[in-house]
Amino acid sequence: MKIGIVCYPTFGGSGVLATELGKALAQQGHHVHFITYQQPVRLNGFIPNIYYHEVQVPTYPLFDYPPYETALASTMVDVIKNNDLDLLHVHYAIPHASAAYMAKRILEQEGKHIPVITTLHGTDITLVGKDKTYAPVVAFSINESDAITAVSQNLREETYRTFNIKKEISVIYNFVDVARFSRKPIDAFKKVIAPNGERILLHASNFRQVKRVQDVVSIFNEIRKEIPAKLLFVGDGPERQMAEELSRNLGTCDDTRFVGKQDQMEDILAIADLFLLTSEYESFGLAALEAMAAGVPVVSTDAGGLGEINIAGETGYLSHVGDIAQMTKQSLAILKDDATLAGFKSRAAAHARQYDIATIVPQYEALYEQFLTK
Ligand code: GMT
Repeated sequence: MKIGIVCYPTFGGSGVLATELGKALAQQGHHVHFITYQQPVRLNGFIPNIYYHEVQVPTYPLFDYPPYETALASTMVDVIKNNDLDLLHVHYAIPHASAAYMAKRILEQEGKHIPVITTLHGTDITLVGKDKTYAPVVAFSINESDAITAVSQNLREETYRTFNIKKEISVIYNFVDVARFSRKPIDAFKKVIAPNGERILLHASNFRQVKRVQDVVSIFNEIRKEIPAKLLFVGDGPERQMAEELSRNLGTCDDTRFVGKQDQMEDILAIADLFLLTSEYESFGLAALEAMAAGVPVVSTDAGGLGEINIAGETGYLSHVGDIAQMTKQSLAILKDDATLAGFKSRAAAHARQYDIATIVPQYEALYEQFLTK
């Protein structure tokens, strides 16, 4: 198949998922064309069958806001026509689904039919999408997609609750390359972070408000009162400075490292003992799944779809949003002794295997096939 993939190229979960999907499809022999405004972060190295088309948005003194969606739709038309693509798979509804609708209509007039598959990822529905500035366009373009998928049951239900969607939304869960995340810890790295064998806690995100990173700092502050521990923050974003300030005020700064955006998550996760995800909402929590695949238990909130992947008492624990005391208690229960921690680690790794790339990617291929026969 010749597949066009449209996504955000940044460190966000939807872009990561879309890029890993494209790479996996290319490995299966499909030709995959990425259409984005920048090279996706996980699209590194040369991969045969992968093509990258950059969306150029010319500026003009008249434009306070360069019309990205128009440039994207025009690039879609160009790439689909010149490479004779079979379908377009867009990740994150805004503005990808509406640009795809426009491209589809333009191509129809030229006698080319292009099926559009839209995968909903989370904030495109629950936060940004439902803002009334965008909502009518989001609902319309989702309804106009040939197929709609959501990354969790929770997101599927949220979408039906939020918009008047007349079509079936199927759930295809996010995936992880288990083999890639099953790394042995690099001892020298572990020694640098935790020289005295302290437990290593980890949080990775884009530091948006929805992640409640201040809760991570507060939980760590409480844990440190009970056991020797270190905290690693991976990623960057608007709330990072606030998290740093709170660490300084609470006096946890010396035991906390902000390591910024990182490509090699598997090496970092390999040295971690616990992943903290304190989000107000998470449609799925791909970062938590990657942690589990690396054998790292997860203490998370019970928001959104997190309960679908984090199994209480098995892979970690869940609690209500903002319940610092409960999350501290749960973390300490996991970290209390080596045997308990080892149990959680191996159950987390075993659970993640259900979401292995080899299981989930064929579900997308099967969905694509339905449109090729029409
Ligand atoms: O979490 C973010 O802010 C990034 C966002 C994105 O679209 O890149 O992540 C969403 O999609 C991920 C991949 O499907 C999910 O794992 C995240 O749970 C989801 N984030 C939210 O729902 C807040």
